[in-house]
Amino acid sequence: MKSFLNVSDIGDLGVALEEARRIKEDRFSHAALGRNKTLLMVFFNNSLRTRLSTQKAALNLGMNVIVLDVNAGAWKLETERGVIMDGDRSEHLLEAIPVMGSYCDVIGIRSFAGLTDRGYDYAETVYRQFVKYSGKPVFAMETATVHPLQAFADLITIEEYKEKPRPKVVLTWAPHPKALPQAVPNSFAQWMNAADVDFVITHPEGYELDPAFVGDARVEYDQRKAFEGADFVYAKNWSCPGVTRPDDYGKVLDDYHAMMGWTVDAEHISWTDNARFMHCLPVRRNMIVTDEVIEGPRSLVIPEAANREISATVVLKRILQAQAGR
Ligand code: AN0
Ligand code: CP
Repeated sequence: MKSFLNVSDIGDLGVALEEARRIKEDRFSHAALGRNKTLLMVFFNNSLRTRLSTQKAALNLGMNVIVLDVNAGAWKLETERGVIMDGDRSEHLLEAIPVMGSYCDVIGIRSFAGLTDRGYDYAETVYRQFVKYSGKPVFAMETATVHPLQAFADLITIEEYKEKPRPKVVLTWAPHPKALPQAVPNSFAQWMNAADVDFVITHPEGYELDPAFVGDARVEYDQRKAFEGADFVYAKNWSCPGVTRPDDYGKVLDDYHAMMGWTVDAEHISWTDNARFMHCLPVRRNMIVTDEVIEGPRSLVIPEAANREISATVVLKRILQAQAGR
């Protein structure tokens, strides 16, 4: 594996889930694989889980780790080619990337969508430049349009907690005061479509996700109908993806006060089949989900976050094995 962006990069999901199960039983089972190999994690945006879980995964595999917070101490980076660099950006990504690549064996990138230029974001411009110019395998730690380490951890969690062979999984939009990327719902949809689950997406009109990620999933605008019989409710806010409303790409469409009926509370859960609650975190309580539901016995947010270490260990293991020609 030289790049990890989409579900197709991991191959057969059954095999990947079995590998995850074995890693969880003994997370140090490949502790010699990463000896004298260095992971560089590059953050253009904040992180708690990704930062810690990916670093822990690398340590599980015996790797060394370097972390670069681009906005805390590095030179400000220009990302677009052809500009006259007379502003506050001292260095271009086109030099910075091969330099970074020269100090490490594997690179993880966190680079959120700018949410202003849909074409730039959906082309995965920053990530693809790392793939092209670093000379090293690259994986997404949430890029402009995807967050595959999260979706893989979510799938592992569903596999662990499902009580029927083919559970109903509902991805629901929920209100938030600020514009957020579509990466988490995009990847969740892509991975759920590839998994053996009954998958439904619900959101207010205008928040239609990109068809490349929605695939054959059922979209139900009535949140109550979508929740009926659900075994897992996965809540997330996202800004306008610009599919049905191109001019509103990256915007919050309505004042959140008017959208609080979408907040997942105990009544919402009463419409389901005693559903488990999921969210990738960080979550704004009593916007996305009430205290009662997130603290309740059916909430999976903590085991879900813990599984980020497992998904990252599997992905780094695959990258190292490919590098070693195994
Ligand atoms: C980010 C997002 O919604 O994409 C990261 C989630 C893992 N969330 C925030 O910026 C609050
Ligand atoms: N879920 C997730 O990726 O969290 P962080 O943004 O804290 O890394």
